[in-house]
Amino acid sequence: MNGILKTTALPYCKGCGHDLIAKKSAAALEKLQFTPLDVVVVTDIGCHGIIDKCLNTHTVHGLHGRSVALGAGITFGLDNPEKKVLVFIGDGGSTIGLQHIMEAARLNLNMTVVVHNNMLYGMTGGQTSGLTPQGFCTTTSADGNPFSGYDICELTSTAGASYSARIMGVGDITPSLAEAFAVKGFSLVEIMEICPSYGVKLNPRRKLSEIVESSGRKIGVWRNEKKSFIMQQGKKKNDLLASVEEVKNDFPATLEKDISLVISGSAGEGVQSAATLLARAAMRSGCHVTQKGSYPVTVGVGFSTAEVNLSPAPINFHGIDVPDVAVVTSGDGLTHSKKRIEGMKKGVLFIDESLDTPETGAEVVRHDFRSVGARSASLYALLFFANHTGLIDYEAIFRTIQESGLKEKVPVEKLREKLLQ
Ligand SMILES: Cc1ncc(C[n+]2csc(CCOP(=O)(O)OP(=O)(O)O)c2C)c(N)n1
Ligand code: SF4
Repeated sequence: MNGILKTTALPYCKGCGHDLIAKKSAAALEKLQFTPLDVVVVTDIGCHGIIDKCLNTHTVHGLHGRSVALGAGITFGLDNPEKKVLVFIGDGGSTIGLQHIMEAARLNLNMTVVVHNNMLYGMTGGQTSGLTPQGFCTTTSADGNPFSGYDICELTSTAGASYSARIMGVGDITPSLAEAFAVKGFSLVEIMEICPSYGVKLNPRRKLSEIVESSGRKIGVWRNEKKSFIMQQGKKKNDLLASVEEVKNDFPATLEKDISLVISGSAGEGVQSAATLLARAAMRSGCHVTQKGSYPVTVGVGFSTAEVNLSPAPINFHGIDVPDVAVVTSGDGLTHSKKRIEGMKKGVLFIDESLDTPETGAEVVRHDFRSVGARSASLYALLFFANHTGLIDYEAIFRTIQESGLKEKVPVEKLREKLLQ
């Protein structure tokens, strides 16, 4: 499917209101003619958040209650009213991150927050949240919630949101969602629903409409005539990309298909910079490239792993689960990447000959990468990979070293000699 949703088989319990919200949100976005890549959906922890893998849009999954803070950051960074930042959050997350919601409403940021208010914490077994109505039974308020919940629509409207609405999560809610999504400024839709797995069981014979009505919460829309923050006060920042030097495409294209590569070694041994040199060399050979680094917070010890995707076409997803190529230059690196290497059913593993070869379905190439010195082992291993596979011209890596100011730090002649032995 090329629409907003990848599938209509969503991962919720039967009858969960989240299913309706996801499907109708997709329909509302499509009605407003947003394409998947125009949309950033930010979710957080909770049942509502497991939607990410079903979406063709950009997705960001944050800590519980933090999706609005993340959405706010994305809104500031994007500064583009043609794109849609859509935040999904539960009533639990809204409680935990209430201040984030209030700030985004106060600044009237150009984004929409969809509050999935099933009146309890669904994913953890049905506990009371700050939005649970008085009298509603949950696993932590067996006799009914003794407190009245926050009225999130009143709160956000008072804070300054352009638009707040409370709707019932039944029937075709597409028009209500589209109305909220079309707002320029902050909009919030609180959708009242009931969780079949906990809410229905703990509140037998109670109907959703009666629960909402008796809670004193109004179904309706709250509006403020106000411009969004971006349009009113946002100052055009210098484009961060303006100072980024463009990589020239001065080597012939050699790569015909996508390659995912993981290189693992030890902190302080130049793993990340070797991966960057490979990435830049690939770019000058016409490739699209992503690079991601992982290392412990104590950056000077332990493993250092870089993930590099190389492709002749634009790359929309930079994650790597099982790589096509693994390169391991030290024991730390092997410990960190062992599971992934064991999961390789094909591809190639380049591993330093001082290390034990793990069980793997990949072709194994053992070589003495560390013979050039620990600090150059990763770079040598990537040059070796380029030479061995022919996927990237190793001369592009040497040229990149030469032009990167690393010439003094890298034993270029020694590397070339070893490579051509
Ligand atoms: C800061 C924090 N507190 C608590 C948790 C544990 N936790 C995980 S899911 C969840 C419940 C989520 O409820 P809600 O946000 O209402 O979403 P729902 O599951 O109902 O869609 C909780 C409390 C957590 N992950 N992070
Ligand atoms: S536990 Fe409740 S909120 Fe979570 S998916 Fe099931 S019905 Fe929905």
